Amino acid sequence: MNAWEVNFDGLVGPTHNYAGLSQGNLASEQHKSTTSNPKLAAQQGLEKMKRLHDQGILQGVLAPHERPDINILRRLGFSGSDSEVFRAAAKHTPDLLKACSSASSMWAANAATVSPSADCENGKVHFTPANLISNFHRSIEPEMTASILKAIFNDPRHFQHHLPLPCVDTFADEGAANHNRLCLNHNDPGVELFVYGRSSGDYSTRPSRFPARQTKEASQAIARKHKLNPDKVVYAQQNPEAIDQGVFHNDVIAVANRNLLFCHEEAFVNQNKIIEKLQQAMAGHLNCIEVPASHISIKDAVNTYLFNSQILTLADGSNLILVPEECKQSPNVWKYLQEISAENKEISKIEVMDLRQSMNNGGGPACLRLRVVLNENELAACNQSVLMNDEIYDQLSGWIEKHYRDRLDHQDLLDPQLVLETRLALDELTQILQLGSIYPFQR
Ligand code: SUG
Repeated sequence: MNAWEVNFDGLVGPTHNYAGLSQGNLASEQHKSTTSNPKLAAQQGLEKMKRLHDQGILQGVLAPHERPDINILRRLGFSGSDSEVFRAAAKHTPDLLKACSSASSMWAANAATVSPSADCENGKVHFTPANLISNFHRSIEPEMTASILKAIFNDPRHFQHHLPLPCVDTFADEGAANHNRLCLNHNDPGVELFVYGRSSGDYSTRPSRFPARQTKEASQAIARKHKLNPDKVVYAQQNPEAIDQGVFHNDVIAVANRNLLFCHEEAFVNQNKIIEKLQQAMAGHLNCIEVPASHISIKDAVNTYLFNSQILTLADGSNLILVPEECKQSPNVWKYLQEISAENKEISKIEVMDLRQSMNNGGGPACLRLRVVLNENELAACNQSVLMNDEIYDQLSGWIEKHYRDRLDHQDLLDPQLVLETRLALDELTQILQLGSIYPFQR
Protein backbone atom coordinates (compact mmCIF):
# COMPACT_ATOMS: atom_id res chain seq x y z
CA MET A 1 0.00 0.00 0.00
CA ASN A 2 1.20 3.51 -0.73
CA ALA A 3 1.78 6.03 2.06
CA TRP A 4 2.55 9.74 1.94
CA GLU A 5 3.64 12.46 4.28
CA VAL A 6 0.86 15.03 4.37
CA ASN A 7 1.85 18.46 5.66
CA PHE A 8 -0.93 20.11 7.65
CA ASP A 9 -0.21 23.82 8.02
CA GLY A 10 -1.69 26.08 10.64
CA LEU A 11 -3.66 28.87 9.00
CA VAL A 12 -2.62 32.16 10.60
CA GLY A 13 -5.43 33.60 12.71
CA PRO A 14 -6.85 37.17 12.48
CA THR A 15 -5.16 38.30 15.73
CA HIS A 16 -1.56 37.59 14.64
CA ASN A 17 0.58 40.01 16.64
CA TYR A 18 3.99 40.53 18.21
CA ALA A 19 3.78 40.43 22.00
CA GLY A 20 7.30 39.24 22.85
CA LEU A 21 5.90 36.31 24.79
CA SER A 22 8.53 33.63 24.22
CA GLN A 23 11.69 33.85 26.24
CA GLY A 24 14.59 32.22 24.42
CA ASN A 25 12.94 32.76 21.04
CA LEU A 26 15.09 35.66 19.85
CA ALA A 27 12.80 36.83 17.05
CA SER A 28 9.79 36.97 19.39
CA GLU A 29 11.78 38.98 21.91
CA GLN A 30 13.15 41.34 19.25
CA HIS A 31 9.78 42.11 17.66
CA LYS A 32 7.89 42.74 20.87
CA SER A 33 5.27 45.49 20.42
CA THR A 34 5.95 46.04 16.72
CA THR A 35 2.94 46.31 14.40
CA SER A 36 1.89 43.10 12.66
CA ASN A 37 0.02 42.50 9.43
CA PRO A 38 -2.36 39.56 9.99
CA LYS A 39 -3.62 39.63 6.41
CA LEU A 40 -0.14 39.36 4.96
CA ALA A 41 0.80 36.68 7.52
CA ALA A 42 -2.17 34.54 6.53
CA GLN A 43 -1.49 35.12 2.83
CA GLN A 44 2.18 34.16 3.20
CA GLY A 45 1.21 30.93 4.98
CA LEU A 46 -1.43 30.12 2.40
CA GLU A 47 1.03 30.76 -0.45
CA LYS A 48 3.38 28.19 1.08
CA MET A 49 0.61 25.60 1.16
CA LYS A 50 -0.30 26.37 -2.45
CA ARG A 51 3.31 26.29 -3.63
CA LEU A 52 3.74 22.79 -2.20
CA HIS A 53 0.38 21.62 -3.47
CA ASP A 54 1.43 22.80 -6.94
CA GLN A 55 4.55 20.63 -6.63
CA GLY A 56 2.32 17.58 -6.17
CA ILE A 57 2.79 17.39 -2.39
CA LEU A 58 -0.25 16.53 -0.27
CA GLN A 59 -1.13 19.52 1.83
CA GLY A 60 -3.74 20.02 4.55
CA VAL A 61 -5.06 23.05 6.42
CA LEU A 62 -5.50 23.38 10.19
CA ALA A 63 -7.99 26.01 11.32
CA PRO A 64 -6.75 28.71 13.71
CA HIS A 65 -7.93 28.79 17.32
CA GLU A 66 -10.34 31.45 18.46
CA ARG A 67 -8.50 34.39 19.98
CA PRO A 68 -8.81 36.12 22.31
CA ASP A 69 -9.70 33.06 24.37
CA ILE A 70 -12.59 34.34 26.45
CA ASN A 71 -13.01 31.04 28.28
CA ILE A 72 -9.48 31.20 29.66
CA LEU A 73 -10.16 34.73 30.88
CA ARG A 74 -13.21 33.35 32.68
CA ARG A 75 -11.05 30.68 34.29
CA LEU A 76 -8.79 33.49 35.44
CA GLY A 77 -11.58 35.24 37.31
CA PHE A 78 -13.34 37.50 34.81
CA SER A 79 -17.10 37.10 34.63
CA GLY A 80 -20.27 38.36 32.97
CA SER A 81 -21.09 38.29 29.27
CA ASP A 82 -18.28 37.70 26.74
CA SER A 83 -18.20 41.42 26.10
CA GLU A 84 -17.96 42.20 29.83
CA VAL A 85 -15.15 39.68 30.25
CA PHE A 86 -13.27 41.24 27.35
CA ARG A 87 -13.72 44.82 28.53
CA ALA A 88 -12.68 44.04 32.11
CA ALA A 89 -9.57 42.18 30.94
CA ALA A 90 -8.67 45.04 28.55
CA LYS A 91 -9.01 47.54 31.37
CA HIS A 92 -7.37 45.70 34.28
CA THR A 93 -4.97 43.16 32.74
CA PRO A 94 -4.13 44.22 29.16
CA ASP A 95 -1.01 42.04 29.09
CA LEU A 96 -3.04 38.99 30.03
CA LEU A 97 -5.54 39.80 27.32
CA LYS A 98 -2.69 40.09 24.80
CA ALA A 99 -1.37 36.67 25.81
CA CYS A 100 -4.89 35.27 25.35
CA SER A 101 -4.94 36.88 21.88
CA SER A 102 -1.82 35.22 20.46
CA ALA A 103 -2.31 33.50 17.11
CA SER A 104 0.38 31.00 18.13
CA SER A 105 -1.62 27.95 17.03
CA MET A 106 -0.31 28.77 13.53
CA TRP A 107 2.91 26.92 14.47
CA ALA A 108 1.41 23.53 13.89
CA ALA A 109 4.71 21.72 14.49
CA ASN A 110 3.97 22.32 18.16
CA ALA A 111 0.38 21.12 17.99
CA ALA A 112 0.99 17.43 18.57
CA THR A 113 3.29 14.46 18.14
CA VAL A 114 2.06 12.11 15.46
CA SER A 115 3.23 8.54 14.88
CA PRO A 116 2.34 6.79 11.62
CA SER A 117 0.43 3.50 11.77
CA ALA A 118 3.46 1.59 10.45
CA ASP A 119 5.35 2.45 13.66
CA CYS A 120 2.58 1.70 16.17
CA GLU A 121 1.74 -1.71 17.60
CA ASN A 122 -1.99 -1.50 16.89
CA GLY A 123 -1.57 -0.27 13.30
CA LYS A 124 -3.33 3.08 13.89
CA VAL A 125 -2.07 6.63 13.46
CA HIS A 126 -1.51 8.06 16.97
CA PHE A 127 -1.91 11.70 17.99
CA THR A 128 -0.87 13.31 21.28
CA PRO A 129 -1.60 17.05 21.47
CA ALA A 130 1.30 18.90 23.11
CA ASN A 131 0.61 20.44 26.52
CA LEU A 132 2.85 23.43 25.68
CA ILE A 133 3.17 24.33 29.35
CA SER A 134 6.42 26.26 28.91
CA ASN A 135 4.56 29.44 27.90
CA PHE A 136 1.16 30.54 29.18
CA HIS A 137 -0.02 31.82 25.80
CA ARG A 138 0.64 28.41 24.26
CA SER A 139 -0.56 26.32 27.21
CA ILE A 140 -4.10 27.29 26.24
CA GLU A 141 -3.88 25.49 22.88
CA PRO A 142 -4.17 21.72 23.55
CA GLU A 143 -7.93 21.44 24.03
CA MET A 144 -8.75 23.17 20.76
CA THR A 145 -5.95 21.34 18.99
CA ALA A 146 -7.51 18.05 20.08
CA SER A 147 -10.93 19.13 18.74
CA ILE A 148 -9.48 20.18 15.40
CA LEU A 149 -7.47 16.96 15.00
CA LYS A 150 -10.53 14.89 15.91
CA ALA A 151 -12.63 16.80 13.38
CA ILE A 152 -10.13 15.85 10.66
CA PHE A 153 -9.06 12.37 11.73
CA ASN A 154 -12.37 11.11 13.01
CA ASP A 155 -12.42 7.43 12.08
CA PRO A 156 -11.53 5.29 15.13
CA ARG A 157 -10.63 2.37 12.89
CA HIS A 158 -7.60 4.31 11.72
CA PHE A 159 -6.87 7.09 14.19
CA GLN A 160 -6.17 7.06 17.91
CA HIS A 161 -6.25 10.30 19.88
CA HIS A 162 -4.52 10.58 23.27
CA LEU A 163 -4.93 13.15 25.99
CA PRO A 164 -2.07 15.66 26.35
CA LEU A 165 0.52 14.76 29.00
CA PRO A 166 -0.06 15.96 32.59
CA CYS A 167 0.48 19.71 32.83
CA VAL A 168 3.53 19.76 35.09
CA ASP A 169 7.11 20.75 34.45
CA THR A 170 8.36 17.13 34.37
CA PHE A 171 6.21 16.43 31.31
CA ALA A 172 6.67 19.68 29.39
CA ASP A 173 5.91 18.78 25.78
CA GLU A 174 6.25 20.90 22.62
CA GLY A 175 5.06 18.34 20.08
CA ALA A 176 6.54 17.46 16.72
CA ALA A 177 9.03 20.35 16.76
CA ASN A 178 11.24 17.97 18.74
CA HIS A 179 10.36 14.80 16.87
CA ASN A 180 11.56 13.41 13.57
CA ARG A 181 10.81 10.17 11.82
CA LEU A 182 13.33 8.42 9.61
CA CYS A 183 12.40 5.70 7.15
CA LEU A 184 13.17 4.37 3.70
CA ASN A 185 9.54 4.32 2.59
CA HIS A 186 6.71 5.92 4.50
CA ASN A 187 4.71 2.69 4.67
CA ASP A 188 7.58 0.74 6.30
CA PRO A 189 8.19 0.89 10.06
CA GLY A 190 10.36 3.92 10.72
CA VAL A 191 12.75 5.12 13.42
CA GLU A 192 11.40 7.87 15.64
CA LEU A 193 13.89 10.39 16.97
CA PHE A 194 12.75 12.24 20.09
CA VAL A 195 14.81 15.26 21.06
CA TYR A 196 14.58 16.77 24.53
CA GLY A 197 16.16 19.79 26.18
CA ARG A 198 16.34 18.50 29.74
CA SER A 199 15.53 15.55 31.96
CA SER A 200 14.40 15.55 35.58
CA GLY A 201 17.39 13.93 37.24
CA ASP A 202 20.07 15.76 35.30
CA TYR A 203 20.84 19.30 36.36
CA SER A 204 24.33 19.45 34.88
CA THR A 205 23.45 19.37 31.17
CA ARG A 206 21.05 22.28 30.96
CA PRO A 207 21.06 25.65 29.27
CA SER A 208 21.90 28.51 31.63
CA ARG A 209 20.32 31.44 29.82
CA PHE A 210 17.11 30.23 28.21
CA PRO A 211 14.55 27.55 29.09
CA ALA A 212 14.75 24.01 27.72
CA ARG A 213 11.16 23.38 26.74
CA GLN A 214 10.94 19.64 26.03
CA THR A 215 11.66 17.02 28.70
CA LYS A 216 12.94 13.49 28.23
CA GLU A 217 10.13 12.24 30.46
CA ALA A 218 7.56 13.75 28.08
CA SER A 219 9.21 12.17 25.04
CA GLN A 220 9.37 8.77 26.74
CA ALA A 221 5.73 8.94 27.76
CA ILE A 222 4.67 9.68 24.18
CA ALA A 223 6.71 6.78 22.81
CA ARG A 224 4.96 4.53 25.37
CA LYS A 225 1.49 5.88 24.59
CA HIS A 226 2.00 5.41 20.87
CA LYS A 227 3.28 1.88 21.55
CA LEU A 228 6.37 2.33 19.45
CA ASN A 229 8.89 -0.46 19.10
CA PRO A 230 11.65 0.46 21.61
CA ASP A 231 14.30 -0.78 19.16
CA LYS A 232 13.11 1.85 16.70
CA VAL A 233 13.15 4.82 19.08
CA VAL A 234 16.18 7.03 19.66
CA TYR A 235 16.33 9.78 22.30
CA ALA A 236 18.75 12.66 21.89
CA GLN A 237 19.44 15.67 24.04
CA GLN A 238 19.61 19.09 22.46
CA ASN A 239 22.94 20.86 22.88
CA PRO A 240 22.27 23.26 25.80
CA GLU A 241 24.66 25.81 24.31
CA ALA A 242 22.54 25.89 21.18
CA ILE A 243 19.40 26.52 23.29
CA ASP A 244 21.24 29.40 24.93
CA GLN A 245 21.87 30.86 21.47
CA GLY A 246 18.19 30.80 20.52
CA VAL A 247 17.56 27.21 19.40
CA PHE A 248 14.40 26.89 21.47
CA HIS A 249 13.19 23.81 19.55
CA ASN A 250 15.14 21.07 17.82
CA ASP A 251 13.52 22.02 14.50
CA VAL A 252 15.59 25.22 14.52
CA ILE A 253 18.72 23.10 14.09
CA ALA A 254 17.74 19.76 12.50
CA VAL A 255 15.21 18.39 10.03
CA ALA A 256 14.64 14.92 8.62
CA ASN A 257 12.99 13.62 5.51
CA ARG A 258 12.78 9.86 4.86
CA ASN A 259 16.29 8.53 5.52
CA LEU A 260 17.96 11.95 5.35
CA LEU A 261 18.89 13.88 8.48
CA PHE A 262 20.01 17.45 7.82
CA CYS A 263 21.45 19.00 10.96
CA HIS A 264 24.07 21.29 12.37
CA GLU A 265 27.11 19.54 13.83
CA GLU A 266 26.36 21.13 17.21
CA ALA A 267 22.69 20.12 17.39
CA PHE A 268 22.91 17.30 19.96
CA VAL A 269 24.81 16.29 23.06
CA ASN A 270 27.20 13.42 22.11
CA GLN A 271 26.26 13.89 18.49
CA ASN A 272 28.48 11.10 17.10
CA LYS A 273 26.87 8.55 19.41
CA ILE A 274 23.39 9.70 18.41
CA ILE A 275 24.15 9.41 14.71
CA GLU A 276 25.61 5.95 15.36
CA LYS A 277 22.44 4.85 17.17
CA LEU A 278 20.27 6.20 14.37
CA GLN A 279 22.45 4.46 11.80
CA GLN A 280 22.05 1.19 13.70
CA ALA A 281 18.28 1.55 14.06
CA MET A 282 18.11 2.36 10.33
CA ALA A 283 20.18 -0.74 9.50
CA GLY A 284 22.84 1.38 7.86
CA HIS A 285 20.46 3.34 5.62
CA LEU A 286 20.73 6.73 7.35
CA ASN A 287 22.07 9.53 5.22
CA CYS A 288 23.23 12.39 7.39
CA ILE A 289 24.27 15.85 6.25
CA GLU A 290 25.96 17.43 9.27
CA VAL A 291 26.75 21.06 8.61
CA PRO A 292 30.04 22.13 10.21
CA ALA A 293 30.13 25.23 12.40
CA SER A 294 32.99 26.45 10.22
CA HIS A 295 30.47 26.74 7.34
CA ILE A 296 27.36 27.88 9.20
CA SER A 297 27.47 29.14 12.78
CA ILE A 298 24.60 28.50 15.18
CA LYS A 299 23.99 32.24 15.06
CA ASP A 300 23.52 32.06 11.27
CA ALA A 301 21.25 29.04 11.68
CA VAL A 302 19.07 30.97 14.14
CA ASN A 303 19.02 34.13 12.04
CA THR A 304 18.17 32.40 8.77
CA TYR A 305 16.24 29.31 9.96
CA LEU A 306 18.15 27.17 7.45
CA PHE A 307 17.31 24.01 9.41
CA ASN A 308 13.70 25.05 9.85
CA SER A 309 13.34 24.32 6.18
CA GLN A 310 11.04 21.65 4.82
CA ILE A 311 12.71 18.86 2.88
CA LEU A 312 10.12 17.12 0.77
CA THR A 313 10.21 14.27 -1.70
CA LEU A 314 8.66 14.98 -5.08
CA ALA A 315 6.85 12.43 -7.27
CA ASP A 316 10.04 11.69 -9.25
CA GLY A 317 11.86 10.77 -6.02
CA SER A 318 14.01 13.91 -5.92
CA ASN A 319 14.07 16.15 -2.85
CA LEU A 320 13.09 19.76 -2.59
CA ILE A 321 14.18 22.09 0.19
CA LEU A 322 11.83 24.95 1.02
CA VAL A 323 13.66 27.70 2.88
CA PRO A 324 12.63 31.11 4.16
CA GLU A 325 13.73 34.24 2.28
CA GLU A 326 16.19 34.98 5.11
CA CYS A 327 18.39 32.12 3.82
CA LYS A 328 18.73 33.84 0.46
CA GLN A 329 19.64 37.10 2.10
CA SER A 330 22.56 35.56 3.96
CA PRO A 331 25.41 35.24 1.42
CA ASN A 332 26.99 32.52 3.51
CA VAL A 333 23.89 30.36 3.88
CA TRP A 334 22.82 30.91 0.28
CA LYS A 335 26.23 29.85 -1.00
CA TYR A 336 26.04 26.74 1.16
CA LEU A 337 22.57 25.88 -0.18
CA GLN A 338 23.75 26.33 -3.75
CA GLU A 339 26.65 24.01 -3.06
CA ILE A 340 24.61 21.21 -1.50
CA SER A 341 21.95 21.36 -4.17
CA ALA A 342 24.63 21.19 -6.87
CA GLU A 343 26.72 18.44 -5.27
CA ASN A 344 24.39 16.46 -3.13
CA LYS A 345 21.93 14.37 -5.03
CA GLU A 346 19.79 14.21 -1.88
CA ILE A 347 18.58 17.80 -2.28
CA SER A 348 18.23 19.01 -5.83
CA LYS A 349 15.74 21.85 -5.79
CA ILE A 350 15.48 24.99 -3.64
CA GLU A 351 12.22 26.89 -3.11
CA VAL A 352 12.41 30.24 -1.35
CA MET A 353 9.38 31.71 0.41
CA ASP A 354 8.70 35.00 2.11
CA LEU A 355 7.30 34.10 5.54
CA ARG A 356 8.55 37.23 7.28
CA GLN A 357 5.37 37.81 9.30
CA SER A 358 5.71 34.42 11.00
CA MET A 359 9.52 34.52 11.06
CA ASN A 360 9.35 37.72 13.13
CA ASN A 361 7.81 35.61 15.88
CA GLY A 362 10.35 32.79 15.45
CA GLY A 363 8.24 30.59 13.18
CA GLY A 364 9.76 29.35 9.93
CA PRO A 365 8.47 26.98 7.23
CA ALA A 366 8.78 23.80 9.34
CA CYS A 367 7.17 25.43 12.38
CA LEU A 368 4.04 26.06 10.35
CA ARG A 369 3.43 22.43 9.47
CA LEU A 370 2.45 19.22 11.24
CA ARG A 371 3.52 16.12 9.38
CA VAL A 372 1.04 13.25 9.23
CA VAL A 373 2.04 10.12 7.36
CA LEU A 374 -1.04 8.44 5.95
CA ASN A 375 -1.53 5.34 3.83
CA GLU A 376 -4.19 5.12 1.14
CA ASN A 377 -6.97 3.97 3.50
CA GLU A 378 -6.10 6.55 6.16
CA LEU A 379 -5.97 9.34 3.63
CA ALA A 380 -9.39 8.31 2.33
CA ALA A 381 -10.72 8.20 5.92
CA CYS A 382 -9.71 11.74 6.85
CA ASN A 383 -11.83 14.86 6.31
CA GLN A 384 -11.21 15.59 2.61
CA SER A 385 -12.39 19.18 2.81
CA VAL A 386 -9.22 20.33 4.62
CA LEU A 387 -6.96 19.08 1.82
CA MET A 388 -5.55 21.83 -0.34
CA ASN A 389 -6.73 22.15 -3.92
CA ASP A 390 -7.23 25.09 -6.27
CA GLU A 391 -10.78 25.64 -5.14
CA ILE A 392 -9.98 25.66 -1.40
CA TYR A 393 -7.06 27.97 -2.14
CA ASP A 394 -9.34 30.44 -3.93
CA GLN A 395 -11.92 30.27 -1.17
CA LEU A 396 -9.34 30.81 1.56
CA SER A 397 -7.72 33.69 -0.36
CA GLY A 398 -11.10 35.40 -0.63
CA TRP A 399 -11.85 34.67 3.02
CA ILE A 400 -8.57 36.25 4.20
CA GLU A 401 -9.10 39.25 1.95
CA LYS A 402 -12.59 39.77 3.35
CA HIS A 403 -11.95 39.29 7.07
CA TYR A 404 -8.37 40.16 8.00
CA ARG A 405 -6.92 43.47 9.09
CA ASP A 406 -3.68 44.57 7.49
CA ARG A 407 -2.25 46.12 10.62
CA LEU A 408 -2.57 45.30 14.26
CA ASP A 409 -0.78 47.00 17.09
CA HIS A 410 -1.17 46.59 20.79
CA GLN A 411 -3.92 49.10 21.19
CA ASP A 412 -5.93 47.24 18.55
CA LEU A 413 -5.82 44.08 20.64
CA LEU A 414 -7.92 45.93 23.23
CA ASP A 415 -10.64 46.68 20.67
CA PRO A 416 -13.82 44.65 21.38
CA GLN A 417 -14.67 44.81 17.68
CA LEU A 418 -11.81 42.37 17.03
CA VAL A 419 -13.69 39.63 18.92
CA LEU A 420 -16.72 40.03 16.69
CA GLU A 421 -14.67 40.19 13.51
CA THR A 422 -12.78 37.06 14.45
CA ARG A 423 -15.91 35.10 15.26
CA LEU A 424 -17.53 36.06 11.99
CA ALA A 425 -14.40 34.96 10.13
CA LEU A 426 -14.05 31.64 11.97
CA ASP A 427 -17.72 30.83 11.58
CA GLU A 428 -17.34 31.17 7.82
CA LEU A 429 -14.11 29.16 7.88
CA THR A 430 -15.78 26.15 9.51
CA GLN A 431 -18.13 26.12 6.54
CA ILE A 432 -15.31 26.36 3.98
CA LEU A 433 -13.39 23.55 5.67
CA GLN A 434 -16.55 21.63 6.67
CA LEU A 435 -15.39 21.20 10.23
CA GLY A 436 -18.73 21.42 12.02
CA SER A 437 -19.18 23.64 15.08
CA ILE A 438 -15.72 23.25 16.58
CA TYR A 439 -15.46 26.68 18.22
CA PRO A 440 -16.94 27.30 21.69
CA PHE A 441 -18.81 30.40 20.43
CA GLN A 442 -20.64 28.22 17.90
CA ARG A 443 -22.12 25.92 20.55
O1 SUG B 1 6.50 28.93 20.67
N1 SUG B 1 6.42 32.00 19.00
C1 SUG B 1 6.40 30.55 18.94
C2 SUG B 1 7.17 30.08 17.74
C3 SUG B 1 7.05 28.59 17.55
C4 SUG B 1 7.94 28.10 16.48
N2 SUG B 1 7.78 26.70 16.34
C5 SUG B 1 8.72 25.80 16.08
N3 SUG B 1 9.99 26.10 16.13
N4 SUG B 1 8.35 24.61 15.83
C6 SUG B 1 6.99 29.95 20.22
O2 SUG B 1 7.97 30.50 20.73
C7 SUG B 1 5.76 34.17 19.86
C8 SUG B 1 4.49 34.91 20.21
C9 SUG B 1 4.72 36.35 20.52
O3 SUG B 1 5.77 36.69 21.05
O4 SUG B 1 3.81 37.18 20.25
C10 SUG B 1 5.61 32.67 19.82
O5 SUG B 1 4.78 32.12 20.50
